[in-house]
Formats: sequence, structure tokens, C-alpha cells
Amino acid sequence: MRNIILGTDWWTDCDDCVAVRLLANAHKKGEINLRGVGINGCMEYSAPSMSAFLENEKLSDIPIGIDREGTDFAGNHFAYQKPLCDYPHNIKSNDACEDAVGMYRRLLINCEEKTDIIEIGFCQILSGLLESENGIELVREKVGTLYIMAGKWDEDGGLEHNFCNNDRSRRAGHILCEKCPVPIVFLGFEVGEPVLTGDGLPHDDLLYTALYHHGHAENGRCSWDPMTALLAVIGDAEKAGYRTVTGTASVDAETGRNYFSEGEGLHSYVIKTEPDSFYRNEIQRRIAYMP
Ligand SMILES: [Ca+2]
Repeated sequence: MRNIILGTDWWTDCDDCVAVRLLANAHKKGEINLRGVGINGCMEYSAPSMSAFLENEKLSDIPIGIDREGTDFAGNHFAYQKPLCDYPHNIKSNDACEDAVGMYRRLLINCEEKTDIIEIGFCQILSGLLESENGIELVREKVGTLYIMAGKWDEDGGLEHNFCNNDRSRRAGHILCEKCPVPIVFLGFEVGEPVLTGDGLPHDDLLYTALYHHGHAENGRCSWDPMTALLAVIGDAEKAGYRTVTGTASVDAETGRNYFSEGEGLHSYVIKTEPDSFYRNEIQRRIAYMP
């Protein structure tokens, strides 16, 4: 069974919630071992609302780490986090969590096998991990593949939220592409944008509640994050319905624009080989609440 750590911004958008549900179900079905969740966007309700979401999944034993310095990202970010805090949660404040880089280090050091990492938010926990003591060696030894929702790869110099939100995210994307010693698979903005998921849930489902407060319970939300999570769970781009372009990605530390040089390299980005309904149907099938 593959080990996975999830990083999420849990910030302006609600597709993170769909992704967490998909991973929680994969964990409960024994497809993956979800070892921890790192939150890279930090506001008052961040860790408590994630705690409530995981407690609802009966997964309150999964550790939550947070970057307490990640408070400065742009965007309105209270839509669903505050309402989720009305539900039972063990973690009452961000201060009750481990620092995310420390948690990633602990989880990687304490496991003999490799762990894959999913990132569906900003990259500064990963850049912080790489820049921590012997971080590059630790990642080389203990991380399999990074699956990241970031970048816009259908144009040279694309601009995408997770890389270019602010100075912190631009620098983090730059460092990650420069220093990461293991393969990175990018799922770009253009891939998830036309695939809507999360609609049609029962109204007593906490995922419905989150989507409702974000205004997407009726029609569903773009699937950037759940598609990245699903790609990581399947663990094989071709089986997941993609072809890949291999090479070397880079992010401009000043502008956050992403570039890609095709050829030999540790990086790849995915291009859909199936109609959008293929990915939607698979995600919808996987996000029904499992008691
Ligand atoms: Ca996200």
C-alpha cells in the first residue's frame, strides 16, 4: 500500500475538500495509507476546520501540520472553514498542531518505505522541507514522487494561482523546481478547470456543507485538486487517463510564471487523453461518504 502525505492550502477554494474526501475514502478502502495532512494557508479556522473534516471521516488520528507563517496569501478565505468549525473537532487552534515542515520530516524519517507527496496548494512547506537540515537528502531517500496541482502548461510563461499568488508562493515554486531531487508530476490549471465535481451530494454530508458555503453545492466545482489526488491514488498517469510531457519545469521567482523545457528530466506535466466526463465520473464515484 502506498504511503501518502497531503499538502493543501485549504484557503480560497473548496476543491481541496473534494480532494480530501477522495483521499479519505482511498485510505479507508486500503488503497493508500494517508500519513498526514499539511496546511500551507494559515488563518484562524485552518487547523480546527481540517480537524472537523477529518473527524467526520473518522480519521482524527491522522496528524495535521501547518505553516503558521503562511498567513499572507491573497484571496477571501472564510467561506467554508468557519462553518466547519461548528462540527466536533479535537484541534481547537493552529497552535495545537505541529509545524508542517517538522511533521513532514518526522513522518519521512520514521518510515522505512518511501512516501509519495501530494500538494494541492502553495509549495512553501515543500521548499521549506528541501531547505531544512539535510532536506534534499531526506527527500531523495524517503520520497517517491511528488504530485502537484500547480502551473499552467498549455502556454509558455503561464500564470497559475498556486505558483503566483504572492512572493512566498513564487519563491517556493522556484525553489521546488530547482532543488527537488525526485520526480514531480504537475497537473496544471488547464487540466482541472473544465471538469466539475462535488454536485449532487446528500445535504447531511459535511462535504456538501463545505461546498454549499462556497456556493458550489448545486453545480460542483472545478476539479484541479481532486484530479491531482486521483492521479496520485492511481499512481500511473497512463492508467489515470493522461499522457505526460517530460522535461524540466521552472518557475520565475519574481513573477511566478512557469516554463517547461522538454527532454530528459525529473519533471512531467499531464495532458488528458479522455473526455472530461471520464475524470468526473471516477471522482463522483469515489467521493460518496463512507461511514
Ligand atoms: Ca487547493
